[in-house]
Amino acid sequence: PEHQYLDLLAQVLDHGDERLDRTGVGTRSIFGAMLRFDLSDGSAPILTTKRVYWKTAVREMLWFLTGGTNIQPLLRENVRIWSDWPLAAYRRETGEAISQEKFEKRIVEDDAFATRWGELGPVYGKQWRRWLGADGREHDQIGDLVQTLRENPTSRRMLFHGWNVAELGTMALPPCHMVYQYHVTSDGRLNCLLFQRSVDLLLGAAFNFVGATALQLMLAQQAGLRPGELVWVGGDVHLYLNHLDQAREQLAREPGPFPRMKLLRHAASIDDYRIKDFEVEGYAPHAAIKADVAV
Ligand code: THF
Repeated sequence: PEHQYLDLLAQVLDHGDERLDRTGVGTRSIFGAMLRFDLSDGSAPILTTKRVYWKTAVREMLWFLTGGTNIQPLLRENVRIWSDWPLAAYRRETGEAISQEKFEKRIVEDDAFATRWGELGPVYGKQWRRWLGADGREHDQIGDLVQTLRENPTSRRMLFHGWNVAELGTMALPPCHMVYQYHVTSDGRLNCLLFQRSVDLLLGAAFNFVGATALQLMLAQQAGLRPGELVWVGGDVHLYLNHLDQAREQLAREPGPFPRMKLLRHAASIDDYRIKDFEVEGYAPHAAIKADVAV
């Protein structure tokens, strides 16, 4: 199963079109790709050819579900993957050459500072839980989805969307994993199709697979279904030019079997999951691979 990902990685590395991108780092990219992961036997697409910090990815997903858009709760759980964007804004606007460590410490300890500088704007959590309609009413796309999964599982409208056109301008970053559509089979399996418009194939993708899987397990449990397939579709699938050596290193490694992810408890609602409810068994990855994230 991991071979699908590795084949895509090799294709982008060998045949990707090289361009300068928004971040100034430069990428090799291909346009349009699909990966299919079968979750029905309990397995989860947590890559084995490098260590993936799956708890960080699940914590990020749980944070999205809270509707939050401030990095303070993430940092309080030592999740640092969203710090770069507020940090860059702080340095740009104050001219202060603060270290990442010091910046994160202030966000954690100083609520007023966090309110002023830890905010990402109306990103994922806001759009998923509190999409603001023209009439001033907020829409809970996740709550509505759970209800439809329970009451009308043959619906072809079971999806939620992050691309709120009117609010793109005030987001620290427009959503990358953008649309999640769900589908229920006649034998009670929940499938997900995730469309991701922009894919950092070395760093981000591994996290996005885990987040989507965790969400699929939670939604399935809430709707009394079993997990089915995760179909992942990428738009601009790219490798940053400072990730090429890491990609070669990863491709030289032999993948093992995917581990299993399960929920240890039946949560009362989609808002009631905690990190300790998730267990991963049989994860024996190769060593972590260090890479800098492009901001
Ligand atoms: N921007 C870019 N350029 N790439 C992304 O993957 C990305 N995201 C989120 C928003 N913008 C993005 C941020 N997600 C890591 C992982 C996910 C991120 C950002 C960074 C990362 O550095 N992972 C390391 C270390 C993990 C850790 O320290 O816990 C890794 O080795 O996996 C994609 O949604």
